[in-house]
Amino acid sequence: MKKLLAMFLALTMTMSLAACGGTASVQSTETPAANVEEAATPAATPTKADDGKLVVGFAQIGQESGWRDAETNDIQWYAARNTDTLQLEFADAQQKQENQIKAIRNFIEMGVDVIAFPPVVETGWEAVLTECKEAGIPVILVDRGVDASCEDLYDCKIASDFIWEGEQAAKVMGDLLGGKGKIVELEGTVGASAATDRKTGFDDYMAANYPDVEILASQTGDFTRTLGKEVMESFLKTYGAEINGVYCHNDDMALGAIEAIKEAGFKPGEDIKIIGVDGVKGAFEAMVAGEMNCTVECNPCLANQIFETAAKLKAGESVEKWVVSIDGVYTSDQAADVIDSRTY
Ligand code: GZL
Repeated sequence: MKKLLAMFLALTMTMSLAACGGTASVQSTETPAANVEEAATPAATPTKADDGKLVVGFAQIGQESGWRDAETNDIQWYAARNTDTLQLEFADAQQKQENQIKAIRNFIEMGVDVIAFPPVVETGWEAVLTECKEAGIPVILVDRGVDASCEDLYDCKIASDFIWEGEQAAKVMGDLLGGKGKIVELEGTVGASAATDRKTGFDDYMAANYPDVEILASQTGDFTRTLGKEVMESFLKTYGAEINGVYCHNDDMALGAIEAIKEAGFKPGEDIKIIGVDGVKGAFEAMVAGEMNCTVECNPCLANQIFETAAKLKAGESVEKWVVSIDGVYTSDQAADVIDSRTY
């Protein structure tokens, strides 16, 4: 019954999701699994086929944002197109670190060639990364980082420069406010490098270049639209019309903030300037509607880099320690011209 459900889910996702230029949703090219329990702890730990394929275990964070879904689909679409040379084992950790760790340990037991995963938070990885090292399995960090103590326990990080992203957002916010005003900040998942560094980049740039822009409050919305809306509602109750702008560590929280701002009787994009990060389609639609002012792109389409790097690591070739994604900055005046060319 669970397998039937998994196949149905895979089929449903195939029909409904498209991103980064393709559609696909195979949970694994070998054993489809609908959720973390099946994926992280498959019934009988599948053995690694000895057919010469590159076998990659990917422990995904979850489905918290449109960006995350775009990344997952890019990875699964790539795997679905390369089943002759690649075996993808995919686990969805439902945003829990313990599930990512469980999935990684299953990949070690399977004897995969390479393990790749986005660490949901920066800390708590030393033990399991040491186990990967002792098992001789290379590790690729994807779209987030771990703290410096684990620097020697992974082989490559493929991720954007979040400090740069925060600085870009601060530049645009400072310009939009004419160098003076009061803003609030919606932070990503507590302890995630994407949140920590986007905050550092933004806050430090603001303090250095726009001292007359005051950050009234800053609170986590956990990268989700729902919590982003709830936190913005509480900011509006406390500060109301005092708020001139909101900086959101991802577009999903920005879209939630827009809902809260409208329900409070203000005009998003006008009364309150809105800047997000990710570059998802919803942000471009909000900018075209005049309800959002800027999104700083964070490329989720990393599959090519992930699997090319994995192949090099399997072959014993050296790879760069940090492969930095190249991102852009899009403001509302550009949105209408580029929205149709967006791939996620
Ligand atoms: C960024 C990634 C972040 C996105 C969010 O590389 O880790 O996680 O910005 C997602 O949308 O939840």
